[in-house]
Amino acid sequence: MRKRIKPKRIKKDNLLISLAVFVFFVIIFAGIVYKNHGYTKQAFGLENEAVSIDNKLTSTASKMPNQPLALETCQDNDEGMNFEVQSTVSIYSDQTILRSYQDYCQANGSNVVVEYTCQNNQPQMGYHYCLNGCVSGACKPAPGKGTIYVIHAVDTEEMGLDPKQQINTLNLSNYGPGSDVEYVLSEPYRNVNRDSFGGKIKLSWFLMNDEAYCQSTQADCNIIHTTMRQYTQKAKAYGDTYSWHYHHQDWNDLNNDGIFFWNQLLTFNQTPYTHGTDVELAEKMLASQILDQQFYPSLIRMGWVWENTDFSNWLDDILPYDFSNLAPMYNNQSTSDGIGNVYDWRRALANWSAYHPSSSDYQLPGNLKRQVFKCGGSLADVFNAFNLANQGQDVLICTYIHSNYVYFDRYSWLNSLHEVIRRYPEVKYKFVNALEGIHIMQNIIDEQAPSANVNRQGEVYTLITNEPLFAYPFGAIKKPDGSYARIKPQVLEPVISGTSYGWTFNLAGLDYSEFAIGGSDQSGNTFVTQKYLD
Ligand SMILES: [Ca+2]
Ligand SMILES: [Ca+2]
Ligand SMILES: [Ca+2]
Ligand SMILES: [Ca+2]
Repeated sequence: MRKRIKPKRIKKDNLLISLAVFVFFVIIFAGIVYKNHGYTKQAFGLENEAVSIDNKLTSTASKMPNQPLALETCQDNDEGMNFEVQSTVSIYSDQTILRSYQDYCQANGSNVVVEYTCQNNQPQMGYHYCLNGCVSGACKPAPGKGTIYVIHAVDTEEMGLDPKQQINTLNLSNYGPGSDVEYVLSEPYRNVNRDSFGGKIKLSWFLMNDEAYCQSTQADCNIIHTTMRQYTQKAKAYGDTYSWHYHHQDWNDLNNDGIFFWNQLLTFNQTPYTHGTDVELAEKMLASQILDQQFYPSLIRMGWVWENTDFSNWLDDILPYDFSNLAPMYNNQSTSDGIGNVYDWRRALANWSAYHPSSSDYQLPGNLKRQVFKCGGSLADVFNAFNLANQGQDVLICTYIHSNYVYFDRYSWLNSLHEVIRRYPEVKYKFVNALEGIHIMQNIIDEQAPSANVNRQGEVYTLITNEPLFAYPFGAIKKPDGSYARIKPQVLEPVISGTSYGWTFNLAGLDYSEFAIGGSDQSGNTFVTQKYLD
C-alpha cells in the first residue's frame, strides 16, 4: 500500500544541528543554491537531473508511457528530509514506477547532499550541507561512536533442484504475485524493518546461475535474473543491488559406476568436465549474463562459499568485491558422487575486516586486487562489531539468507541485532546495500559507471573507456551453436591516451553470432556494451 507521505521525519537529536547547518548554508549561498523545482516541462534543471538519475538507476522510466498527472503518486522512501539515508523518490502510476530520483552527493569531494522529497505529490529537490561529509548519497553520521553498516545478502535461487536428475524443471514458485520474493519487495516488509536513522531495510540480491540451469527444461542459464527482471525497478527504488551467485558444478560420475550427479567441482585449472573445463563453465556464466541479461556484476557470493586459490586468482580479473568469506567455518564432505557444500575459510580473517587475498593462498592477505569480505557469522561476531563501534570504529557487517525461506523470516540476525542493540544503546546501525556499504566505509565517491564506446573495424573491436577499469574487460561471444565463451583482449593492459583507456579484441577467424563487452570500474560501477552481430 502506498500512503500519503508523512511530513518531515528528522530525528529530534539531529533536528537542531540540521536546522543550523541548513540556515548557514542558505546564508552562504544567498538563497541561490537551495532550489525547489516542481517536475514540470519548464523545470529544465530538474529534468536534466532526472535523466542522469534515471540512467544511474538503469531505469526504463523514460520508455514508460506518459500517464496523466492526476493519476501519479509520489513516494519518498526516507519520508522527507532524511539526510543520513540515501533513498529514492519515485513517481508511481498505480503499481508502476514512472520516474525515480535518488539522493546523491552533489559532486566528487563535495559535502553537499542532494535530497529528494515529495511535496503536493510532486518530486522536490534540495541541497543540504553535511557536517561530516557526504558519501554514497547521504551525510555521514557524527563521529564519536562508530556506526554499524549492515548488509543483507540474498542468495537468490530456484527451489529444490534434484542433483540426481540431469534435466530439472526449475521451480520458480517463490517469485511472482503473492510470492515471498514479492513480499520482501513491498512496503509492509520494508516499513517494519528500519535502521537507527529511519532507513528501510535494503537487500543485496546475488542472482544464481550454473550449468544445471543451462541444462534445465527452461534452458536458461540465467533464469533467476530473467525472473527478477519484473522487480528491477522496485528493487532499485528501495536501494537494493543485483549481483552474482555462481554454483560451480557439472553433471558427472565421480566413481565411474554409471550413475551421474550434479556434483560440486573442486578444481579451477582447466580440468575437463562433461560440459566444458572448470574455467569454461564459469566463463560461460559471465558471457551469458553479458549477452542475455546485459549485466556485468561487481560483487559475488560464491555458491557453497567455495573457492580455491586457482579460482581466486581467476576471479581477481573479473570483479572487485567478493563476499564469500565465512571464516572461520569449513565443511569437508566426502568427494564421492553427490558432492556439494564443500568450502574452507579456516585460515581467513574472521573479524569484519576486508582483505586483499594472496595469489598463493586465497584465505590469506596478500597481493591481489580484489577485496574479500566476511558475510555471515555468529551472535558473538555481531557483539564484536558493536563493541568495536562502541570504541569509535565504523564496522561493515554482512548476513545472508536464501530467497526461498518463507518471508525471509529466518533473518535471525534482525532479532539478534535488536538484542545486541539493547547492550549498546549509543551505537547506531544503518542498512546499506553491499556496494553502498563498501563505498561508505572506504570513502569512495565514484558512483558513475564508465562510458564505454566501441570502435569496430571489420572483426577488430576497440573498447574505449573514460576511466581505468578494475581489471581488463570481459569479452563475451555466443557461437552459432548457442554456446558461450570468453574472449580476452589482445593486450591485457590498457592503451592509455589522455584520459581514455583502450583494449582491442580481434575476432577474425572466429565463428560467432554475438559479441559484447562487460566490465567494472575500480569502484564497482559496471557497464555492458551493446551487442554486435558477426
Ligand atoms: Ca527524502
Ligand atoms: Ca535522504
Ligand atoms: Ca557415480
Ligand atoms: Ca566510475
